[in-house]
Formats: sequence, C-alpha cells, structure tokens
Amino acid sequence: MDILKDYLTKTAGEELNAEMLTFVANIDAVAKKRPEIAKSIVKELVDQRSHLKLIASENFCSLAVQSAMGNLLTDKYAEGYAGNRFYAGCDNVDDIERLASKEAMALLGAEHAYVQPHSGADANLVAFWAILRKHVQTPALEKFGEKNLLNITKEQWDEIRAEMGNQKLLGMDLYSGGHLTHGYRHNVSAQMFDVYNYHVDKETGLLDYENLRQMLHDIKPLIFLIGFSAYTGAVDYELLKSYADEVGAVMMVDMAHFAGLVAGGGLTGKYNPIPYAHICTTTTHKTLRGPRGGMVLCKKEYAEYVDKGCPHVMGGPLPNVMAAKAIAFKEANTPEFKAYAKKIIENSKQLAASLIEKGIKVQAGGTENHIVLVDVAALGLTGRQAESALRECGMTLNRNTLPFDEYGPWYTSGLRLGTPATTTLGMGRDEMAEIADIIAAVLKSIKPALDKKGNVSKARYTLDEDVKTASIRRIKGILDKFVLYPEIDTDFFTKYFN
Ligand code: DSN
Repeated sequence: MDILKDYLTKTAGEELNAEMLTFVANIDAVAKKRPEIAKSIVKELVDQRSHLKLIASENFCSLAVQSAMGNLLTDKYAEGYAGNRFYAGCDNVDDIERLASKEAMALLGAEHAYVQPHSGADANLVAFWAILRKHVQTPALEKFGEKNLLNITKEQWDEIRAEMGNQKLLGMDLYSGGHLTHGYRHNVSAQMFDVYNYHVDKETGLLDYENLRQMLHDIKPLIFLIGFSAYTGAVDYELLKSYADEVGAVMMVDMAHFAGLVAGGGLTGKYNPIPYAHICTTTTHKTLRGPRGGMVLCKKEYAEYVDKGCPHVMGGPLPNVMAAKAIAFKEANTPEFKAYAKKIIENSKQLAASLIEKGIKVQAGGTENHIVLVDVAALGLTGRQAESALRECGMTLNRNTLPFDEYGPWYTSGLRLGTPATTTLGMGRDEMAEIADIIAAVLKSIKPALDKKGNVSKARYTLDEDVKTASIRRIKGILDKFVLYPEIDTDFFTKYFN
C-alpha cells in the first residue's frame, strides 16, 4: 500500500491541494505502520461528515490546529512552566507556552493564563488545588513559621492535610446541569471537599439567585463554583460575585462550554465571568474550537499557585497541544470568529424555537447559549432511546439528565443538542428550522419496545421506517451543502479501506 505515491501519480500536473496532500501524507505514514488505524481515521472523517453533529461539546477545529498536534513536539518533556523547567532543552516549548498563554490573555482579557491542562477535568483540579494552597496550605505553613512543605513535621503535615480535606465547595448539581467534577459523588472532587449542591428552580428550570445567596450565607464555602455542561440560561456573574464577596468565598467559574461565546463577544458584560471570577477554567475544544485540552484563567494573585499545576496535579504538559492552542486562540481573535460566536447563539435560539413550534418540550422554554435541552420523557421516551433513534436517522447527539431526572444519568429524560459544530460548517437559521422539523418527526415516531421480561424497555424502541428514510435523505441534503473539510476527498481512500 503506497497511498502517497498513488496520490502523487493521480494528481500529477494538477494544481496542488496542500490540505489534501498533507492529509494523504499523514494517512500514508500511519498506514505503513498500522493500516487499521489509518482506516479508523478515514472512517471517522466519513462518519463526522455524513452525520449531523449536534453534540454541544464538540466542534471541528481547523486543519492547522490538527497539524500542530501531530508532530515531534509530542516527544518533549517540559515539566515546570515557561522559563522554569525540570528538563533541559525546553527553549522551544517555552516559546510555545508563552505564546499560547499570551494569545489566551489577549483573547479573553484574563490577567493570567495557564495553558498546560490536558482537559477541563485537569484544569478544575489545578484550580481547586491552587485555591486550597493559597487559602489553606500557605497560611498554615506561615502559622508553623515555615515556607517549605518538606521541612514541617509529620504531625504538622497531618494537620494541614486534614484542614485541606475539610473545605466546603458549593457547586451545581449534576442533574441541574453541573459537571461531574463539581462535586458529583462518583468523582474525586466529592472526596476532596465537603460538597454542597445547588439546583435549578423546579418551575423555571433556571438558577434561583436568592436561594443561591441564602445557601452561600448558610454554608460559607471556601469555593463557590459556577459553571455547567447542560444549562441554557444566562448567568449574571456580576451579581453572583457580589454574593460570593458577602461571605468571602472564592468564585470559580467553569466556562468549558461557553468560553468561545465569551471569546467571540456572544456573552458580554455581566454574562462574561472573567472580570468577576477569581479563577476560571475551560476546555479549549468546545465553542473555542481548538484542540482537545484545558486551561486555567485567573487573577494575578492566583498565578503563582496555578502555574504549579505541575508538580501538584499534573506531570508533563503536551507541547504539541499547547502549540495547537496558540493557533486556535489566534484564530478566535478575529472578526470571523466574533461573527461565528454570535451565530452559534442565534442558531441555538432558532433550533429551540422551532422545536417548541413542533410541539417538543424544551427545558427552560429556550436557550441563551449554544445548548438546547429537550425533554423526551414528555413523549414517553428515555434519552437513551431518543439518542439511538436519532443516530440511526443521521444525527449524532447525546442524552442528558434533566433537573430532578427520574431516569438517572444512564437512561436520562433528556437530550442535549448544541449548535457549535453545525455553525462552523456555515449553517444558519433555515437549516436549524429544518433540523428541528426532522428531529420532531423522528421523536414522534419512536415507540418504546418491550424488554425480555415483557416490561416497557428504557433502551429498546421501534422506529417508523418511512420517517427514518426521509430523515436520512433530508440530513444528507443539508450536509451535502455544508461539507466538513471540503478540501479532503475521502473517496480517494475507498480502494484502501473499504
Ligand atoms: N464531556 C463534556 C461535555 O460533553 O459537556 C464535559 O466534560
């Protein structure tokens, strides 16, 4: 199998398609070692190109971002941070990390940016420990008249550990839209902290600010954590910061989902957490449209603690991913990205409105961001049934718990839809209205089936075949107009990987 050579022969004399050539060269290199992996990469592109991506936390990054990730930078260890490494030969990684950090600060208006976390979960751990070290460990060391942790006695260390492990965290409940790293019992965050959860209001499905304020006063947490992976309301960070200040809580915002909306000016003023929060964490691959990764943004007073993510929480950073982050942040600091961020929200609102028009129940009656939450329990379905049926019909999305969900996180009562990826492809309000129409038709045609014991199944279902055929045809019609990476011709690979 000599894919590159075949491609060069086939295109001899034609105008150079640099993106296709790069892709072919990469696949060729992979295929020479492991053809089955090369096949999976090409098949994944075919899959993402032929299914409508409505997963709210996914996007399509640029081919430049992808190229920055796939090279020898991955071979370099660079524990420490720029200018302070535990390894020799980190000059180039220093340049990359400094640039990525500078681009992040310029893009988001943060006082400090730490670009090493490998994921949003990592970023949250780095932030948690930075807060604990600044507010608990450092004062305790001062009390013992010591600066160096290694110099205190075992008894003193045990005292500090006990104090560090008994701090209060007030975070959003998973079912109300919070993330599992915000104190969910199956996550380490719940073991690190004495966790208290707030919920959305049962009637409105939105945050209840007065209740939050009361909880802050009652609990007096060290950390007041705001942020979500499934919430559609606008959040007033200015007001919440004033509440946090009343009780001296550290305000931490997990903006993993909406960082791109902030970067692009889709969420501004009191809806932008960066001017208010002591620490923000984010991923870099959702609305921000960069590589898979995380980042911590903070006020200057937290910078020295955050920069010690290694050794505290992490080992070595991924220089290749930091390089890709630098590119993505630059890409996001453009008028095109600003228009993109606003369009994500516009599309999301249209999707929600059109679904409601078709009789589908939308959580909180609409959306103020990139997410739309659909209540499928209202149609007698579980999220699992709806997710599987919609995938059969050409759409990729995920089931999600809704507030006070009776089905739990495996089956769920809801679906989470998002518009970042379809908006990247160039889709607009007309497409959103049509997508809503297709989704509504599919949802209404699903019937729960019986399980092996004759009970109504939470997983099995039947689907109207005519609706399925029509849905696949309509989705294809939309995707044919908005092609993912149009520079890349996947048909070329058919003869190698069919
Ligand atoms: N998995 C991410 C999401 O889908 O929201 C959060 O970790």
